Amino acid sequence: MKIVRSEAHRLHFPKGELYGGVLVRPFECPERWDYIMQRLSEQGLQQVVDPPPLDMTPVRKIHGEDFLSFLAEAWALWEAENYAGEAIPSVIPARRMRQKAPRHIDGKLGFYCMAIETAITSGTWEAAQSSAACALGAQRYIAAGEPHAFALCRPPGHHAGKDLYGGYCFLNNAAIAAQACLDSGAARVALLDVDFHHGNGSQDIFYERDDVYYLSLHGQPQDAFPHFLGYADESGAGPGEGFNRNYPLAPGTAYDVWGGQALEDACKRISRYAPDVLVVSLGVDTFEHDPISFFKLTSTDFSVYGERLAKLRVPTLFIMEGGYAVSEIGTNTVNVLTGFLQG
Ligand code: Q9C
Ligand code: ZN
Repeated sequence: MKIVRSEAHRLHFPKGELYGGVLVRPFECPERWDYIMQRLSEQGLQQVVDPPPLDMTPVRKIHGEDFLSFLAEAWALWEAENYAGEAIPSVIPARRMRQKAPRHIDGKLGFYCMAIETAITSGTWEAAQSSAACALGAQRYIAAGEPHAFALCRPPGHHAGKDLYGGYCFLNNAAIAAQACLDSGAARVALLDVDFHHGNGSQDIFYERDDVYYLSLHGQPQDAFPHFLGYADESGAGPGEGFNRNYPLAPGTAYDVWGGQALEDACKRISRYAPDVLVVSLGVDTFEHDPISFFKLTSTDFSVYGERLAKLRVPTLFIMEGGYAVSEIGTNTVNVLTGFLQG
């Protein structure tokens, strides 16, 4: 299995994440990448390559031009204010306020942000671009006929919408890769999101489209981030009606329900859709010991569902998303991949 990864991820490492009212060391940290790389190597997955330069064509089909300009200039605008800390919004365009991007960076941050734990720093934009480049680099192997590939993306992507960042995400790597699949000849793409969190960005991007079928298993919005999307009655709209499927699950959910019921149902729907490519938003924050999540998957369960995904017999592109039990993130992520290779 080809593994596409970039050292440039290290350029994004904020000092602070607003959590419980204090700035803590971010859960989404560079060592996550190191642990995954180490485990890949231990398990003999050693076809590691750098991504090609980022092709902005699929990126522009997923994100708005104004949003991309904002990401590119946000840090410079923030620095120009001589603020002491990292770029975090302080005001948001709440209900009944005008939805217009202002000139001032304080206003722009609030306008484009969906969750304020995510700070922007000097290297954020470059790291976000390298992460999308990894997704597109891995997609090229699928387009060239390989049966699987893994993009070790960092920062993650599935909370990033057309014109929204947050939830540790800036560019929606999985959505960009799905778009590239279509652009390179696929007619139908299934995007299966197994991260603990609902991929609000991915759902929103494809909600009115029938060429990407988004399915997500996640903590129910009543109890889990991002709280404002991911209910079971969100089934798509217009031409996309029937091409969005959510499996919101309760606190304490273990593999019997997560894998035995929800994933099984999702796999049956994917089979019926008969996609040309399966993109997997692979977050391992479903793990029983994840510090910010509430599912109860064991390390073995990750192997079991990797094997189940292989049984779909569809070219499969794995895109790294979340997972914050850092010392076990390598084992859990690589278990999915080795399970898949054995399936
Ligand atoms: N009390 C990803 O997994 N904070 N993003 C949640 C819970 C934000 C997760 C706080 C979590 C973002 C890609
Ligand atoms: Zn997550």
